[in-house]
Amino acid sequence: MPIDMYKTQRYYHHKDFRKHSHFHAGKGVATEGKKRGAREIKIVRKVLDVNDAIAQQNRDMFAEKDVFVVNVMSSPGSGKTAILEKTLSHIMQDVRSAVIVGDICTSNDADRLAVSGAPVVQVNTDAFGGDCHLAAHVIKTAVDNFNLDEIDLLIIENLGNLVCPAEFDMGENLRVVVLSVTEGEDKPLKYPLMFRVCHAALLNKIDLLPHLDYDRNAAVQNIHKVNPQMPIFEISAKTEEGFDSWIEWLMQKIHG
Ligand SMILES: Nc1nc2c(ncn2[C@@H]2O[C@H](COP(=O)(O)OP(=O)(O)OP(=O)(O)O)[C@@H](O)[C@H]2O)c(=O)[nH]1
Ligand SMILES: [Mg+2]
Repeated sequence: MPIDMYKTQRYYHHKDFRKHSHFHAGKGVATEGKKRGAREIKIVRKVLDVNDAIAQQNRDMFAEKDVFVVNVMSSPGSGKTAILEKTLSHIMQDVRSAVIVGDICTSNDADRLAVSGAPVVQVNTDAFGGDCHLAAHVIKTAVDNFNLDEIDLLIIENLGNLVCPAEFDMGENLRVVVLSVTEGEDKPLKYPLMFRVCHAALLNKIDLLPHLDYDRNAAVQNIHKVNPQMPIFEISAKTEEGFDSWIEWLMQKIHG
């Protein structure tokens, strides 16, 4: 299937207020009463309000077209693309899938994911300043490349970043965070928003455990400290260990 390279003009981004600081954690940051930084918070809220409005339009469009949308997020290199390559190979026969993948540069991930046969759109954010996350307006435009009547599942692979993507709703039904065992057990505590907003965690690269001093119980406990009910699937995108449970859970979510 062809890969569509998609670039667009910047609509808005936190760089719009970077002269104040690199700050766009609007949700749950209720410090508007403070004198210092009050203007930044007002701008951030406006940016997120605009994003949320477009996300709702996306959500309505996806519901009308009966398309289930999954947003996959993680630090760079946790294995999002590797997991999606294997996931698509499991589900493509039963679920008509398409992918939007975001990176600052390159079409490497789109090239890898297109092998599955799914239509893939690569979003490169370098055209509009190297944004570190996808946002609702980007998805709204990128889906024009698909015929939504022919798609049951849209997977969004977000940019590698454990912070910013968590703040931008895109109208998805499901958010999944990938945490690989090489990143350390404490990441859910250090980056709690991501684990708070996601519906499931994939603990990836467990094939490497024999080579690491990694406490998987501590990792699970830390995730549950932030999000007590969160399902956690321990998987390896290399060996496909744990994939049966992950795929079964995903299919249940897709079919409601
Ligand atoms: N051993 C092992 N390696 C893995 C596994 N999953 C991914 N990798 C490797 O980890 C590296 C990064 O994987 P990617 O799938 O590119 O990670 P990503 O999260 O998509 O990266 P970005 O899109 O750049 O953020 C690659 O070399 C993969 O082969 C796994 O389960 N086990
Ligand atoms: Mg990737």
